[in-house]
Amino acid sequence: DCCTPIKKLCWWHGAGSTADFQKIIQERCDTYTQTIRPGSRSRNCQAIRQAFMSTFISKDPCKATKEDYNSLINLAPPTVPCGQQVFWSKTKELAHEYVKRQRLMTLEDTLLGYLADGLSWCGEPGSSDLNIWSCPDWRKDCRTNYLSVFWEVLSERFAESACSTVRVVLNGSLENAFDSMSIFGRVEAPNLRPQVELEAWLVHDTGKPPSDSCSGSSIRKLKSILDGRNVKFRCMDNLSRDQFLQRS
Ligand code: C8R
Repeated sequence: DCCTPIKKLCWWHGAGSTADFQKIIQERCDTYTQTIRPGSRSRNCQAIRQAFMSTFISKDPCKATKEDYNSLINLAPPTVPCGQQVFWSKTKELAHEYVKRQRLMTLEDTLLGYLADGLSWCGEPGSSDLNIWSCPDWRKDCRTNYLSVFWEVLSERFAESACSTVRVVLNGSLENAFDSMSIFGRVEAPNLRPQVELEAWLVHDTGKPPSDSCSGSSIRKLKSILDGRNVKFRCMDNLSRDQFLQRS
């Protein structure tokens, strides 16, 4: 039983809530709205922090629903200007390096993505505190945990808002650069709108041969998902990390 009470708290298999979660959310929100995107319409960080807390506090940490996050996401929808959107899968650090050098944006460059990046959070029924000891793990405890559902809904909204040409940075050092079980594969690719054009970049570790290419079976699978939605597709492969960052 994954819910043996220890100190009256359930013991899950994932990391507990990040220490000072509320303080970090408030501070990141202030930094984002005042320094990173001061041009964006003024947002009430206290209201955003409170809306974030009320999505999961006092609730069963395995019963998160998309609806729990609607009001929070509506306060700060994850939209970016047309043609500047970048998705990634198993290439987080590289994708962030890439967008820094261009006028492009990942989900972590939107307010909610920036607030939540790298944090962990969950509550428990009958308590107004965060569980700092443990939170449910996607594989070992439950898929409908608050962290997983957050990234799924936010990513879904991010993909739905895509327009014109968007890019995805994929890991060409993996045997399957496209993973249909990843958030990019399950949530983002299937939610792109018709007429959007997706450019995939397969980037492998510098100094090693690539392990997957645009003609491999994983990319063919991605292409078939996009064909079904009338999304145009272009694919570039055989780029080392250095070549990719220099050319871009
Ligand atoms: N996206 C998903 N997950 C994100 C994330 C994000 O922006 N930011 C963080 N920190 N995470 P992966 P993927 C966390 O397997 O599944 C969006 C979550 O805990 O390498 O294909 C983004 O727009 C999540 O479980 O990638 C991007 O395009 C892992 O990191 C895809 O979805 C996901 O790591 C990436 O999701």
